[in-house]
Amino acid sequence: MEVKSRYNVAIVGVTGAVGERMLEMLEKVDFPIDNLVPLASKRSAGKTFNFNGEEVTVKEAKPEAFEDIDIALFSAGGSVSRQLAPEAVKRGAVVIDNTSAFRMDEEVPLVVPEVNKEDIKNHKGIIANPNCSTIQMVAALEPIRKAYGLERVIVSTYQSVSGSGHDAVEELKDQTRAVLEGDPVYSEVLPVKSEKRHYPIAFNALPQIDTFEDNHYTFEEMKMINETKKIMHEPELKVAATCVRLPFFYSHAESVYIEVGNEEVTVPQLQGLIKDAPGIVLEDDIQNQGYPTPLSAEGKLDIFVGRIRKDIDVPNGFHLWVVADNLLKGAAWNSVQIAQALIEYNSDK
Ligand code: NAP
Ligand code: 3JM
Repeated sequence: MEVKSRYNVAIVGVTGAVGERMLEMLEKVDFPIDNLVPLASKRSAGKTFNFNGEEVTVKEAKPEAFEDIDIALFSAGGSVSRQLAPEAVKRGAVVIDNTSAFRMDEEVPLVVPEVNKEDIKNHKGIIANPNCSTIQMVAALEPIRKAYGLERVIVSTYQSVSGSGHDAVEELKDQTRAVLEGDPVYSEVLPVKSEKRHYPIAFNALPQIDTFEDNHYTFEEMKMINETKKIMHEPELKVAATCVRLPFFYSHAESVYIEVGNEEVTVPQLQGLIKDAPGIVLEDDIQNQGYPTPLSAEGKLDIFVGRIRKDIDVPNGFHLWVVADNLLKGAAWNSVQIAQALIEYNSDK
């Protein structure tokens, strides 16, 4: 990528839940943009919105749209990325991809800046943004891994519906209204664009996010398992995950069990590490009912950690509660942080 004072930036999926937050984050950090190119499907072409005080018009995402683009942020699903990211790279852009399309590709760095920012330097045109649930967990665990080592991670997630996009947010509103009004439609298995067939989400808990794999884990669970090992450069780390969708709108919460590489570690030591880590906020004051919740984390860029406690039976075992806004640190904010690091490294060359 050429060194410039201002860059041409494309956003693919700009009308989506993640794309909208990307615009907010670029404005927030006053990202050095020369030309912003907002892209989505043909359905949205011609829609206008305000960016940095100017009206911009959405265009259809096609290969030609990437001429002269320096940085392309993708969040329009895996098939769009698989089809168009190579076209963007061919035309000289660096792609920061929010989908699972390239994450496990050996040539593609998978980056959470608080953990492995330097991996960005090895990119060959595509840098992947991890899954939302992976990002908040690895960032919270990295200071502990660095200090004491990590032997095992077992996570159960409590994920909001916005992780499935705008349609899923509307679906939860509609179903909630329908249930409260006694509409019988509620008991059906409803088709939704993002997940082909699923049970009702209102007043429910679904132990399935994405499709089932041959090993009986879901793809979302396997993303957490494989991505964690790759980001931390710990291929032998033992990781297991259960991912659950719940009926609230924003932020994901996680109950994380870890075994550290030292039996003498104490809760205050772990609290101290979390407190000092960039981008992580310790909210662990049970005397005053202090712990994070999805509502308290909504709209924030940080990752919040509370309820740190020692396992009753396992001397090197600990439990943590980790919460972050899935659309911000889990997606748009992490991508913009990667873009910032990319231009920082680019100008150092
Ligand atoms: P969403 O609200 O459903 O938005 C989907 C976006 O993709 C819309 O802008 C849509 O444009 C666009 N799109 C759909 N088909 C397209 C096509 N053929 N060509 C160009 N654009 C197309 O979903 P979202 O929550 O923003 O998520 C989008 C994607 O980001 C997900 O599929 C996922 O891969 C990724 N994601 C990543 C994370 C993460 O943690 N890293 C989190 C959430 C999502 P229209 O408005 O024109 O339909
Ligand atoms: C979050 O391609 C698709 O249908 C998108 C599925 C999806 C993903 C994914 O696999 O890219 C929806 C929501 C993610 C993600 O970040 O892993």
